[in-house]
Amino acid sequence: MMEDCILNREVRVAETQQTNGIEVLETREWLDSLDYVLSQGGPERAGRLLQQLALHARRAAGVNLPFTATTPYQNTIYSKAQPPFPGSQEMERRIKSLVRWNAMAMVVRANKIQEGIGGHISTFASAATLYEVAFNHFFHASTESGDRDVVYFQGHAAPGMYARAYLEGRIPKEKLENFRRELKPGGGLSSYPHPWLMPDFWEFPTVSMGLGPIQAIYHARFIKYLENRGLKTSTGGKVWAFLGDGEMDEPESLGSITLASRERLDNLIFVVNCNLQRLDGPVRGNGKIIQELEAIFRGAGWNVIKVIWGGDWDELIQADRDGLLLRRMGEITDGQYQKYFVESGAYFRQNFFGTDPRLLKMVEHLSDEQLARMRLGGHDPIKVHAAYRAAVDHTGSPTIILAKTIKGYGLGEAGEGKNITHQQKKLNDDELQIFRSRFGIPIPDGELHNAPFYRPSDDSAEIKYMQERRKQLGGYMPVRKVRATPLKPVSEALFEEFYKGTEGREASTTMVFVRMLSKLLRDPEVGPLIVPVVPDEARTFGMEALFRQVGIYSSVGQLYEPVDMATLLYYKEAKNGQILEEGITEAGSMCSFIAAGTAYANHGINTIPFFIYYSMFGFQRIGDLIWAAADMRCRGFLIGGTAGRTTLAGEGLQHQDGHSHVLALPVPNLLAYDPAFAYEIAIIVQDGIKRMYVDGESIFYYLTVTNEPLPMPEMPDQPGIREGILKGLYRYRTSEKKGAKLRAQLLGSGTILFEVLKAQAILEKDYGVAVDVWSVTSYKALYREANDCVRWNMLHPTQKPKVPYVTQTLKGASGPGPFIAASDYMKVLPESLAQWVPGKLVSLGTDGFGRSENRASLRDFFEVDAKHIVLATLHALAGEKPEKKDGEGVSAKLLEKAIRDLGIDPEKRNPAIS
Ligand SMILES: Cc1ncc(C[n+]2csc(CCOP(=O)(O)OP(=O)(O)O)c2C)c(N)n1
Ligand SMILES: [Mg+2]
Repeated sequence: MMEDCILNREVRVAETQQTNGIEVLETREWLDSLDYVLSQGGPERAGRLLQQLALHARRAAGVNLPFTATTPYQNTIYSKAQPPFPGSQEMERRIKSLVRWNAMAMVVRANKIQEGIGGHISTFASAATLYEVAFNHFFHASTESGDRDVVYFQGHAAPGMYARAYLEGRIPKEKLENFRRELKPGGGLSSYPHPWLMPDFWEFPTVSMGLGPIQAIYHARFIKYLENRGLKTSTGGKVWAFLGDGEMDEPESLGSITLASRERLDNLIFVVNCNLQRLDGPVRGNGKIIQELEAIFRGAGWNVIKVIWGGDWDELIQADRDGLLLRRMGEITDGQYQKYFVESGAYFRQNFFGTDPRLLKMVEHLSDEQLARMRLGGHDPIKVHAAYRAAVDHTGSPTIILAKTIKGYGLGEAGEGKNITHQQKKLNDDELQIFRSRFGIPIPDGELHNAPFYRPSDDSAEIKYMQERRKQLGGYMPVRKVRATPLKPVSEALFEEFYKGTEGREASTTMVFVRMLSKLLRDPEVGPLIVPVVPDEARTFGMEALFRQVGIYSSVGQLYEPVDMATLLYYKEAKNGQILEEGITEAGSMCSFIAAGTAYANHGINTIPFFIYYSMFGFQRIGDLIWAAADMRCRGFLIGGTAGRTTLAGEGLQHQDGHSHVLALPVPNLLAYDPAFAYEIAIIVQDGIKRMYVDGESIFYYLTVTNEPLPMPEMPDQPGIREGILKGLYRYRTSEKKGAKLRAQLLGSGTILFEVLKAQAILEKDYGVAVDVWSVTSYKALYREANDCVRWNMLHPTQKPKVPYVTQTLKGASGPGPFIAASDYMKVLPESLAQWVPGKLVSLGTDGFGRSENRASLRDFFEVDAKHIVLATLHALAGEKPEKKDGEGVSAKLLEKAIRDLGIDPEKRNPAIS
């Protein structure tokens, strides 16, 4: 209907510009006819007729109507089509005022007590109506079928959510006092939504802008995936994402919106709070953010609902028969609209309406004061309610609501609409008084100075009303809880073949992993819960057999005959397909990983994601999403494939990863492993599933796997090997060389362990050095544990000091001698352990830019191949045992000869800076 009226008006606007009398007459006739069709056949009939007219004009004479992705600058929902408001507007206004006050007081008080502690008043102030209407009428904590809505709250609006929870009696006043003071006795409230810090309250960390919207999209899609695969039976829940208009600048905010429309995610609703401002100033001072977003989202196939003007404008808009007002509304830029927010009614009249006497006439019955108070759509509960109702009822595509608001609404001189408002954290006594009076909070002047919190008694009408509303909607929100029950451990038998090795056959650790995944997928218990996620890299990792085995998820099945249908491993898409083939988006894939890895809490389903990707495009590309996953207590396995700077041959600088294990260090609850052998992977994955899904630990895993085919050995039969693999270090081979005068300990990880084994042979055979070889599966685990011991010792000086695992284990070396550690990652990894290694530590690693070459040349270049390990060992021995008169020890001469014999060019470039 709206579209029809818009067209009608647009034509009338055009009509005012016509000079030719016949044209005017002709246009009138057409418009009258259209009005007749509208009155007789209704808006849909009129719409069809207009489409037919356009088609006819194109066919008959090639008339192409100009394309426009936007509609005029007015509300999408026609005022007469608004549903009645289902609650008490007055009561809800009073409740909203209480929430507003406490949200503001929380920030003001926190900054009075602790200068500079920060917080945001203006964001929630502008969004209060958007939230309150949803809390009172839309957010379902549980639906009829037992499903629920999930809500991504805008991070900076957190004070509003705390204030509401306080009024609901869920957060005590003492905690509000400790907003942003989480270490205070009794605890406090985290600045923004952080499930790690408030695991019973927040579900989604949204404050790193752009991560909320992209996650919401993939979450909504994952819900459909769960339903299509029969893992989730409850239905009807919506995913709501509350976003800032400035936040929409982030590439992540817009980057996946076509997935949402392609997948017809009508369970997804974006609400963008268009307060026209970001942190520094206007979002689009010289344009209109609402129009820009409308065009983008309409173009992408979303249902767009604009909520621009409040009810105060309805009458004027209806009286705008010739479309003058509409045209004027469309002319003004956001920067100028923002100016109206801070200016007087007289300025508004003169600047906005004053351009045309007919416009001035339209508002002559309104005083300047009334004009200044004309409400915007996002502050009008009836408009907001109508938009939400339409969004919830809409089917077939996702919806975005673009609601126009004023940043810092209610702050008046203290910041309303001003460029500084985002940073406003303090209100003086006068400003507090004005805010108090504007929202009718019963706090006397004398008590205002400290901005006290205010909560009416439990039996007050306001509290009773809000409690009743939440009861009707199934409970409080936000609430985070673990809804799944623990899994049973995966059968040991599933992993046994990997303990045996490959009996001399060559296999890469990627192949090993894929075989393990394929076995896990076949397991009757755990199989259906596995969620393989790939960003268009399955063939790279040899995973194509899984296409056929479990199918690729597609919400519509397979509507075409795949070109490789006749082959065994054809590209099979299916409605109940299990693989999430995300295409070339590591960010999107990571969001699917997160949705699957948090379903144990969000949906009570223990899905176990395995995200298999090019390790180079993980931490350094989507590190912030990995950080968010950690915050969310996400479970699952990140599998960095084609890893290792020198193990990935040919690909060069932008592909060769020699630092993801360094980038994995900062993530507190992430366990990172660089395994060398099949049995190590088996032990790690088996234990990981147990720790995450049986024991319920809030951890997740990063494993690098490589594509170098190598013979996988059998797991040595030695006590404690399992524990060693998991703790990060065990002795793989003990020297059988008896009576050697020189001894050394070699540490290797990943594929470089094979170079270490070659070096051991050379050292023993050619240089008479007895060498033990150790497999280091996780430098991160060793570093953490050692740190923990040191810290404990410092804090408990009178107790028996703890000895770090790495020290204890390496002390068991078969003799003294230096420790030489080599890996395909940066030298800093082994070096991080230097102080706990019982001897001199020399680290070899792959610092520097990669380049296209074969493995042997790369390892020579980066100095991590067997010959460089040999040289580093001899050099370390020379330092420890310089040659004595009796000829024992290692001389400089010997080193020089070794360099020659090993074929090392002493003048070669330093790879770290080449
Ligand atoms: C990735 C990222 N970059 C920068 C920031 C810092 N920041 C916090 S709020 C803000 C402005 C937000 O503007 P908008 O999205 O319009 O939200 P509003 O407060 O206006 O509702 C910025 C830049 C952030 N939180 N995340
Ligand atoms: Mg904004």
